[in-house]
Amino acid sequence: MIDLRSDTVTQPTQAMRDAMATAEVGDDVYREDPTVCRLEELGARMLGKEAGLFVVSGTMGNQVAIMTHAQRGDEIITEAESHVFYYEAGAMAALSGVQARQVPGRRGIMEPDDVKRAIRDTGNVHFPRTALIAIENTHNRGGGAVWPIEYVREISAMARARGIVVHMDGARIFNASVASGIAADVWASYADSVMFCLSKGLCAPVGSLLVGSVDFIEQARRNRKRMGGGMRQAGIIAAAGIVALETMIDRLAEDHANARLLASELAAAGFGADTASVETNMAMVDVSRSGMTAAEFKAGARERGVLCNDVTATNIRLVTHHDVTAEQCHEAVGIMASMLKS
Ligand code: TLP
Repeated sequence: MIDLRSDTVTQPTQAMRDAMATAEVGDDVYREDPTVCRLEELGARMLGKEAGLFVVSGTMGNQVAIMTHAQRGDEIITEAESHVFYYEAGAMAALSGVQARQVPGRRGIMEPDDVKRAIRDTGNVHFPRTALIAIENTHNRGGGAVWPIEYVREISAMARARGIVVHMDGARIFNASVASGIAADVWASYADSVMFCLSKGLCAPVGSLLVGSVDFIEQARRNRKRMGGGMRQAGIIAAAGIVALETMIDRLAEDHANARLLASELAAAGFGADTASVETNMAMVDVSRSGMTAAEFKAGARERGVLCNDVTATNIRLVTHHDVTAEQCHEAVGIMASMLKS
């Protein structure tokens, strides 16, 4: 099987397995796990923040952030297809009692003027309080799009002027950083908190980090506990996260090159794919020419040895990662092209 469903499917590397086997551990709820502490310090330093918190998943990191920044009844401005709104099982409503103000974006990128219009007037008693603006970088349903840094800067300045917090869902912040040449701590400087994943393109088996100020992380630690996310000898998995941050970032460029390769070869084969829109490790491909819906195409591709996800009625998502080579990408294109002809 050539697995292009997600970068979440990546296996831990041998270096990670070795680090896990020998990790020094303790009870992290007592803050006694030296490996977790090391990972949290490393992650915070790399993002230019004071403190970090190791969480089970990206979803937990985003939702702990929302719970910590917002009060019940508050409103969160978020792009209409953002992960926090679209893919987290209604968690912001269910767990934090907040509502999403959805701003439609282009490939997940919100126009600063649209965000400005969505901010509530604090003087009007009918309105909820706008507590937070969420920015997803890179944007998943936007096809791995990287935000223009000027937009992030503008939204951040607008938010700060009004006492609104900015949270960055940076599940793939290092993909954004490698693609743009803008360091992760520069992206992070425009946000009050950032969540980023160790378990996607960086290949760690489990875990994400939430970073921000010391005060924020102290409160977030309590909310993580509230959600059942207080782990014990978590250094076993944190050890892999350290290897991920220390050794797996630069190679993301290979994944980006493979995603471009997929898009250009699929376009040449007659699919609706656009190389110019491939900025990182994802290619969104319109499979209408096959005469199948995206769900049918996905099922047919699986039978032929290629795994992908359908993201709309017409589009599939292909995600490149450490465990697929350029040769396998060529092979996958051949298999998918054969589905156009048959
Ligand atoms: N994304 C997954 C699925 O949940 C869709 C994927 O396969 O891409 N933020 C962003 C931008 C994400 O893409 C994801 C995962 C998360 C948060 C959540 O991370 P996890 O899966 O660790 O909860």
